[in-house]
Amino acid sequence: MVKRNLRIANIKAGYLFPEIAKRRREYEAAHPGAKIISLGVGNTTEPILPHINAGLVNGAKRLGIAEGYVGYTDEGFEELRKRISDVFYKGAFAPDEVFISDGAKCDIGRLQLLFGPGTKPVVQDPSYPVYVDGSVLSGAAGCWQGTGYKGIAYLPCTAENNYFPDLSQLPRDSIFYFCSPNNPTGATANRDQLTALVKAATEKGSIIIFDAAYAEYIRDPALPKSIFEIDGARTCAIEVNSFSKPAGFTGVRLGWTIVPKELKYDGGESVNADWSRICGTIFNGASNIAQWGALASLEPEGLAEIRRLCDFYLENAALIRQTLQGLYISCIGGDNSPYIWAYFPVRDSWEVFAEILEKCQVVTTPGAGFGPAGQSFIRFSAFGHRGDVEEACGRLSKLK
Ligand code: PL4
Repeated sequence: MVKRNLRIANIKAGYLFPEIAKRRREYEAAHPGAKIISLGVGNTTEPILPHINAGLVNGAKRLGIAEGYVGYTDEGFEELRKRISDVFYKGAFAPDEVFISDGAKCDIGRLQLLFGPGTKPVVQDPSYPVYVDGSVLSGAAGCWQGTGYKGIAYLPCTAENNYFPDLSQLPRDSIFYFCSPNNPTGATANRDQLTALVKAATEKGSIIIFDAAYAEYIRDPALPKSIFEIDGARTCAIEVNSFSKPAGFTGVRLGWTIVPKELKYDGGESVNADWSRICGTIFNGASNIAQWGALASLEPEGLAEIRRLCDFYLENAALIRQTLQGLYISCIGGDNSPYIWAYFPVRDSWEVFAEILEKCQVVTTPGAGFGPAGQSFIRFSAFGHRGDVEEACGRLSKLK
């Protein structure tokens, strides 16, 4: 008989989001006819706006004519790689430092192949579960040990430290998954904090994997949208990003990863060259239709649509946040991010999740699913139709 991969045995049963979907189905089965509203998973709900959608449609049409047809695109259209560099990084990266992907999550999984056994994964606690679960699957972390996985360093991000970790605790020679604007807390690191992060990573010989999937939700012009706005980041950071949340491409699937040529391993070898090798070997490029859509999104009309779509979800976020504050529930986020992180002192997150589902028929995400420091918190997602969000906010008053 074939043996099971023990790394899968090491991972806790049930990835967070399917687990929430399962509990929702169980509730629906027990309460037929209940009109449940989801403020749970961060899944976009609004149609793709016209200019960007025309890019997708025209892309599909091009594939039907001889002059327009394109097959494999490997690391992505050169034009798109250049446009991403120009629009988001002031042209600071050459096209061969910009790798087009089928989404940030997929690249976060594949990036773990870059690093040797024994390289310590570090996460903000709480964090997007893929960093931790992916580390277990890749063998960089071991089995579950009560409050966390063996081998992972969890750096708490709590109200006490203003949701920014104590960088003196960053282990040497580690891989630090850092997300800003943060999922789930919604906290967005400022320039001084990111400068300290780059300094700490450089001093400790560590690499930052900076997840900027929500960068287009930043409205405060003083807050950096990229780790590469910080001097010194090119020698210690990789950035993953995505068209999912700014352009509504959650189902279209397109993202990118920046791997600067200056980034080196301890032996001086190029991380960029290895990433190119990995992508060439186990990834066959993103959809070319999606790439034409992305090109349209980076034209002036497309960028205006990105702004409009993010503004819409930020208005939802403001409604949710005001509602929670009106109920005297302490919360952060929702200003430069689509997530609101609400505190229910002393309570168990899954219990609060069940209570909100029972009393309000609103699905949320229990903070404990994002790590030990998420216990007693609930994440509210601002992705939803306006009418549903307003209805959910009305129902939340039952939590009084
Ligand atoms: C549910 C910090 C959502 N099934 O769409 P991608 O792959 O380009 O980006 C995914 C992603 C990357 N980085 C961060 C994210 O928060 C997300 C999406 N997270 C959420 O509710 O936390 C969707 C989750 C999806 C999943 O598992 O990713």
